[in-house]
Amino acid sequence: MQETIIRANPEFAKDELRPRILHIGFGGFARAHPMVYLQEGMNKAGGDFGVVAVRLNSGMEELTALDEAGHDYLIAEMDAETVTARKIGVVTGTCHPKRDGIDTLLDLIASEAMAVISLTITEKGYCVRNGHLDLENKGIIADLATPEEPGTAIGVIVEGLNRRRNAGRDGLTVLSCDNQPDNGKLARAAVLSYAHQRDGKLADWIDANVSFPSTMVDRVVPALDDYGRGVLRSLNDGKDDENGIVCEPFRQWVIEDDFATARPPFEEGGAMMTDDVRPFEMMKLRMLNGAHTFLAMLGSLAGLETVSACMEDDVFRRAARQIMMDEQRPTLPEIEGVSFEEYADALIERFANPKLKHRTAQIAWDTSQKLPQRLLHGIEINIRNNHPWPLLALAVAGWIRFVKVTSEKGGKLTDPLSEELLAEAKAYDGDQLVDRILSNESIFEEDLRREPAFRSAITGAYRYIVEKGPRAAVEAVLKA
Ligand code: CS2
Repeated sequence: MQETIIRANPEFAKDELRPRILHIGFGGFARAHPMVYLQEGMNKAGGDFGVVAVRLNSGMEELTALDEAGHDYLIAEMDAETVTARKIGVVTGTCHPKRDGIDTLLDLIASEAMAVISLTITEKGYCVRNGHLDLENKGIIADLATPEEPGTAIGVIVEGLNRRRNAGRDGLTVLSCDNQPDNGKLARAAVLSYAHQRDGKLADWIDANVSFPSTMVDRVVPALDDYGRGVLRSLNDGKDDENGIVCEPFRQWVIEDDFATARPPFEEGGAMMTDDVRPFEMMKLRMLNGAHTFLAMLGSLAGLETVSACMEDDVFRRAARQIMMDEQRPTLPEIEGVSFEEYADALIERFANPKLKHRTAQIAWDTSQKLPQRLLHGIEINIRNNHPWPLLALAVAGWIRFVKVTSEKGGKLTDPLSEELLAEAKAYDGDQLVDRILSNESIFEEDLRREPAFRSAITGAYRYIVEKGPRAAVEAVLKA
């Protein structure tokens, strides 16, 4: 490697940490984002916030490997010039209900020192539909039938809190770190309505004793591939690290300052505490994630495998900036001290990072769950303001095309709605297919479904992609 290598290590005594944070969904993003803030914060300000790393479904082997490695792992923060190899030492234990039994997990939530349950469970992990707990969700139905043996994150949190209340303990903080607007409110709505289904008194206790701050999280952390594994091995004396991860140097975390009990030193680790996360969330979800989803759809249809490859193509690079500044920016409120021009420039530079193999196919996962916050909210505002949105239309139409092409190839989507979407794509074509998909009530809110300007723009964009091909369709709407 030609780059400058910087080493960064924990600077606190690990044996003084206690299990005070339970992190559900300990995948790549968790390892490279909240854990880094915690480590940097404890390096500066001390604290005894040890983390129990939890997975509920896949990932048991990684947790066992983490145990075997003394709970430390390596992350490599990379750009063209520099690699920062950070050894992360905040984890003190792991738990997987299938390996350790569900009671172990629930009792951890009820344990006295526990202060925060943090979450990276992806959009679908909240089991909500149009902002409300989805009572038809299979996991929720199963959990409500046997609430003491929950399988979903929501069921686990509520039963853990139930035990906490029965043990006469204080409340705690549930900290959502997923890419959704008002993620704290969403987590709260899911937890409270599930608790209500069980027992009104339990719901009241949670309401009074548990806080759900919203957060905006940002760091590009691609799924680990062979290239990344090789990088980590070279930084780790030739040894594999099952929990190692490669990511970009940039990181940002804006947290609503609403902690029910002790607050870990995230602020000292670089997080911004605020009363109102919403403007930051909307900016990030629409400009960064919206552009990502656009590139994931049109870029993969055009045969571009990574975000950095898209940035090497002038058409896609200009389109990414145009969707950010011309179509999403006008839908966003001002933020004091933030220049949207500079934000967009920085995003394009981050997207171009040649060391990140961030696959368009990975960003395409779960797109049905991502459309509202990334594309549809901006579209609604543009329609209301009579402001043009040709690239947002291509992004939504590109997704429908992506579903169609996947069905034609006999493939599967990584998406909770895969079956129903592929069935539509198999049975219908062209305008009819667009019409069917845009009628899906769990993705599109009623106002949008009934909006003629929406339907005609997406139908037109879909035809355009089919007739011209994805790249030419994008090029045709670029400004000079
Ligand atoms: C991406 C995000 O996979 C995706 O959907 O858009 O994971 C993105 O990389 C992060 O939100 C960046 O903070």
